[in-house]
Amino acid sequence: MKNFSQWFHDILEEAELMDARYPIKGMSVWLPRGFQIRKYALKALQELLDEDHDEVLFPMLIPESELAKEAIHVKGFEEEVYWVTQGGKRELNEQLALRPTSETSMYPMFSLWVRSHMDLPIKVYQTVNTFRYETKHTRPLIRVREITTFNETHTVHATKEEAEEEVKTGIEIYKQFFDELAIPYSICRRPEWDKFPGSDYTMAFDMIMPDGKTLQIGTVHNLGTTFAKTFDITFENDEGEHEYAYQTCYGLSDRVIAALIAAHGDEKGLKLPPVVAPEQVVIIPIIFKEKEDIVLDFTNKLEQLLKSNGIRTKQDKRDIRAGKKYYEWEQRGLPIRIEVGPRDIENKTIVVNRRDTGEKEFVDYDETTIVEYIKNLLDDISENMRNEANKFQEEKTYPVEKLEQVKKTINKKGGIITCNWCGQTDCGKDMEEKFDIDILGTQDADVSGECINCGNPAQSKVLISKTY
Ligand code: P5A
Ligand code: ZN
Repeated sequence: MKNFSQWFHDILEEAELMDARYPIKGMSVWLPRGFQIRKYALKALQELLDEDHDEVLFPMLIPESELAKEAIHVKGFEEEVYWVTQGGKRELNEQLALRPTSETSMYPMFSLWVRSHMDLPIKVYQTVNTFRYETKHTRPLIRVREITTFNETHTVHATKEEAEEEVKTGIEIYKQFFDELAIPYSICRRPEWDKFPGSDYTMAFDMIMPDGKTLQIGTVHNLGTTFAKTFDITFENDEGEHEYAYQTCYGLSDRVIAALIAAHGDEKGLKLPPVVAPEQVVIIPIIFKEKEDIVLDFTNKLEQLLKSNGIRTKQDKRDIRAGKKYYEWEQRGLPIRIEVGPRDIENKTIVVNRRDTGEKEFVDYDETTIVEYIKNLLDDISENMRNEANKFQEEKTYPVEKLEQVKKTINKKGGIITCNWCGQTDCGKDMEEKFDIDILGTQDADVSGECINCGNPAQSKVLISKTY
């Protein structure tokens, strides 16, 4: 892929995912095909969250007085908040923020809900739109001003240990989710200067995009008791004393869909993992004049058979060249294409093409085994796509030992560099400036030796890249 930016821009239109021509910067329209992919991705995520979390829905507007309460948090977002100041022609008594995220919407309510330790834990999530007046270059799905798919989980606990445990749960859920979607990632702890405003610490997932820059695709935050103190979320413990609750929150956005598109797409277009493909199989009847009935009889039956077994199947009977159909469905990224012509029916075979490898197979047709065959093939495709994507992320992660290699490696190869680091803010910021790179964060590892930059004893491994 020569120019990823251009490719990404074009694919949204060509694969009919989004229309970016909406007349507000940073806001786009989900088209039916894009919306379906979004729907299946959310379904997979919600299944994981639903095991131990409840879905809720909070209002989109936040009173200024609540948003302003948590000083560090509001400072982090003040440049990005959209304000509602009028109702009709009347000025509002208090201006209302369009949520940039929902801590300050939810936590005043949590304060009312939590009385005793019996009310804990609270574990809720919602999927909503949020608004951030981003000043960096906006890009559909990647950096938007209306995040249309903001899935945020918020939890409240009686103990620090439990909150710590929930951070691990959040990470585990996102790992499973990304694995299911065949999206590769590296996990690290963001440096102090890049953590979520108001949090104790932030764990982040980053994916290496085809152009070598990384995209933050999800974050899990340990909020400690900072917000509980601000919003007075307290509970009475067994001794009758009031204690502040411990909180976590974690979130994903439209970026997941961007990651999905970027991780697998190629020159032919989109390549969708079966879990999110609007159609998993497309059947193309090859119709010649006299044999039309025979072919359609066969393909109609096949379509019904696959559909009734839960395989999302579409038959493309349009009266256009078969070649044009192949081209279109490849561009749209469907995992499997089946072609059936009169000759195939005589030979009792069908032609099965997989989008991931481009391989074509003549399969003996047997009504009693074809469903099983297709299901296995879909599993195979999922696994292959996951392996390919993970391989890319691994191959583009470079351990580096000498300072002069940092900039050289990133400029030449992109991706993520790992090296030893002292963990000091001054040193980290110095490196960011000197090399025009970003410190993604640290991974605990047994390190010995010196910081690559300042020579002080190394504390951990650090991940470095250019970021979106
Ligand atoms: C966690 C959920 C939060 O807002 N509050 C509730 C916490 N964290 S976050 O890191 O600020 O955002 C969560 C994820 O949202 C994505 N994201 C964006 N996606 C598209 N456009 C944007 N402008 C944008 N801003 C953030 C990131 O993937 C981030 O990890
Ligand atoms: Zn250092």
